[in-house]
Amino acid sequence: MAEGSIFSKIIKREAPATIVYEDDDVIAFVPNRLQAPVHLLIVPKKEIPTINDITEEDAMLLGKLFLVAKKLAKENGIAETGYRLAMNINEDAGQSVFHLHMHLLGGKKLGPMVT
Ligand code: IU
Repeated sequence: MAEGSIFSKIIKREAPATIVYEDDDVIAFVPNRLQAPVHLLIVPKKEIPTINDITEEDAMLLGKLFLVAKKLAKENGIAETGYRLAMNINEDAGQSVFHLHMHLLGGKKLGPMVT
């Protein structure tokens, strides 16, 4: 289901996005709709639809997402003030793009997690 998602197009430079980080396995970019003053999406290049689809062999890749998140939080000056890392999984969580991604949100006092 992640095949041909908008994120795969961004990875292949077939769709525009402001890319703030990239390596062989991970890309990070500014989403088209900001939900906080600092809002970035950290995305594995591998096409995994949701956390329900990960396997043991993805363990290192998932760890890399957190390392990139940490680096970007620091670069954006929110490491100490605070930030949130979030993943929406399937319909009840409001997942809209079925290519695994981690939201990095910060730059203001964030509201409660649930709602
Ligand atoms: P969600 O967790 O699946 O709801 O998050 C999808 C994210 O993808 C959200 O931040 C959107 O703003 C973002 N996005 C995007 O950056 N470009 C697009 O063309 C589409 C969604 I569709």
